[in-house]
Amino acid sequence: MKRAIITSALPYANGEIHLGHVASTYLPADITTRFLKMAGTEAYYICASDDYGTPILIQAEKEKMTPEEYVKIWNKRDYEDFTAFGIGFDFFYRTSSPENVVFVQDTFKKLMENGHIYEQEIIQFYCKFDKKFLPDRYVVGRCPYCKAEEQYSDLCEKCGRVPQEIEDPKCSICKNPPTKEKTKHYFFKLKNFVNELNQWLEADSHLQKDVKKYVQNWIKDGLVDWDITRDITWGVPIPLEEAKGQVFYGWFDNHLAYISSALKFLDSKGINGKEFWNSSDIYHFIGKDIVYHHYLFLPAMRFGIKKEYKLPDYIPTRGHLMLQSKKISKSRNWYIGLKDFLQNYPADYLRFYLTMITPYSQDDLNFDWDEFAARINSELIGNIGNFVNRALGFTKKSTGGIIPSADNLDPADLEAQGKIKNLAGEITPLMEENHLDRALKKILEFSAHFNQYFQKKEPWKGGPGTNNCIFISVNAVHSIAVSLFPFLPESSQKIWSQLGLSGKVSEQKWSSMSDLLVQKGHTLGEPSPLFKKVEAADIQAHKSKLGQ
Ligand code: B3M
Ligand code: ZN
Repeated sequence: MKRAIITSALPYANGEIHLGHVASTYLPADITTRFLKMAGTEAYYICASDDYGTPILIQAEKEKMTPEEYVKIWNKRDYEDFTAFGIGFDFFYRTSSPENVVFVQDTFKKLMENGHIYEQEIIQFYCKFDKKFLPDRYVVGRCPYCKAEEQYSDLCEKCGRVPQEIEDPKCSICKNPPTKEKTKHYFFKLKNFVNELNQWLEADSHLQKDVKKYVQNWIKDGLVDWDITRDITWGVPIPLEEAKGQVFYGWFDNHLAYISSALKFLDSKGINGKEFWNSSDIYHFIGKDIVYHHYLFLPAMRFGIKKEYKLPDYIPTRGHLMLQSKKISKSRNWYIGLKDFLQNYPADYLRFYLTMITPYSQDDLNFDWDEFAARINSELIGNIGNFVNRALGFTKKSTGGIIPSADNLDPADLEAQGKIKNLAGEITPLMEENHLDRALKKILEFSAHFNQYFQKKEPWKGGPGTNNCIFISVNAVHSIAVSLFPFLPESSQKIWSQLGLSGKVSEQKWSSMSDLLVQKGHTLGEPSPLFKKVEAADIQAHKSKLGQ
């Protein structure tokens, strides 16, 4: 049996999940996992909250909580929101788990033994009032490039650059100017891995070509060794006597939680985790803003421990979601929370729309309320919902829901039957190659064909081809239920029940979408409309809420 481990970028445990997070990462990973499972792969979707880092520590301090208490709240809330959206993690853990702490420390020791770590004294901002070093977001000041005020020392949000040294620095806690103090830091020798990284990128693989190209350019421009130390209290402690009070930088430990969480989960199932990992296809789904970390740091660290855990086979990378054509920003309140959205519309509406607009590329996407309404109403409801309801509703009315036999197929029947038989062959390669949007569009084409077929056959007139039309149409509904499952799990299961079939769609074989499995004599369940139209007045209200 084929094996796979699927991960998606770990959400920081410091704020609610919004539409921007799910479009590029969690939804495509979930669809892929559901597909792989149906297609007979032993696949597990593993994720975790990303608990460490200065922003989280600062936020916890502001809210007068310990960081442990603070991340616990978000870990739970994130998991609930994802679940409501139909994201079916097999395991959702946390980077602050005891297993990850040990795993990170062990990895560090191995890297050290293998000669990939060195120490260096550096100068850091220090606050003598708060008595602490001030890395990253602990210092605010003026960006040396664009002169924007109130920017963090590790990133200017105005111009997007990383300041070499921020001007007019202030401690972000007490607003006093910091001093500079010496501290000893550990560095990871990223430069040691130029050859291995280049070979890995040059090899024929499933990695996206355009992403590989610009990572190769970064390597050409020269890699810099990586400071993996932070002088703060919240993080994985550096396991050395002389590094007391120092922790690892969050990007050193977070991606290791892909592995440590998978091991924990597999272990609980009595599976040898390392063996499973190394014989699986490994997928890390990410957004394009963290390409650097996933195409350089992550593989270099796995090379650094001699590939004890294999490198990813796929790093599906997608673009950013914009909202009404403007960049999403939580601080400027320009975003839609996932939980909020799901209070207004079913998860499947959002899964449908986001999949339709999200290609397998780094192009940016745009959430547009009017387009959302138009696509749900005309494509999901007008096409798929309409066909399913028409075919099942008509059968119920005309035969009491009992499937008649088919014989003497005419050319239109034969063509329609051929569409069913070809469906799996058309969609499967697209799913395997990560073109989830194109696969969903194929299902829409399939459904559109059957809407026309049904219309042309005019079964309501009771002519000689009526039984054939019913038999083939109901089987097409079955194909839709199976093929739609990874995308719209809830609706697909509803169709399944309306077909009067037992068990769950998730338990069906992926290829069964191309079998005419609903046989004569079978009795349908109760057909009823699958979807409710999106109302223009509501859309206007959502836009007004954004100030539009
Ligand atoms: N926590 C979130 C981000 O930068 C970050 C991802 C970690 S993946 C190992 O999108
Ligand atoms: Zn201070």
